[in-house]
Amino acid sequence: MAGAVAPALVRVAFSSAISAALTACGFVSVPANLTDFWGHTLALTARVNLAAPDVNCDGRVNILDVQAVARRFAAQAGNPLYDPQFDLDGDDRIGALDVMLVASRWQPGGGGNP
Ligand SMILES: [Ca+2]
Ligand SMILES: [Ca+2]
Repeated sequence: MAGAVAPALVRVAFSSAISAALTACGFVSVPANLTDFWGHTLALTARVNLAAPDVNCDGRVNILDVQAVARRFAAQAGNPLYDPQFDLDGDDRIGALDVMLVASRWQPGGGGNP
């Protein structure tokens, strides 16, 4: 008889929040603690991309952002064209889903978008 599998994860608690006043563009690291079913705690750091989907960090999501991601299409981690700033789903490659993610947030006609 197979044994029951206990849930591996009970809780992830972040020890600092991302502030709305944070204006940096790019990645920030947020410290956290992961606590398992048995109460064991592991410190970890979550990397959060503040720019996505505004990948060129100009405060708008428009065709320039779509082009910036599409220009790196098929680049993978380790490739000189790869940059995690444009890997919106974080799978270590720039693919169709990344292009679709930024295109879905495009705000045509807003804020002087080209
Ligand atoms: Ca932009
Ligand atoms: Ca990706």
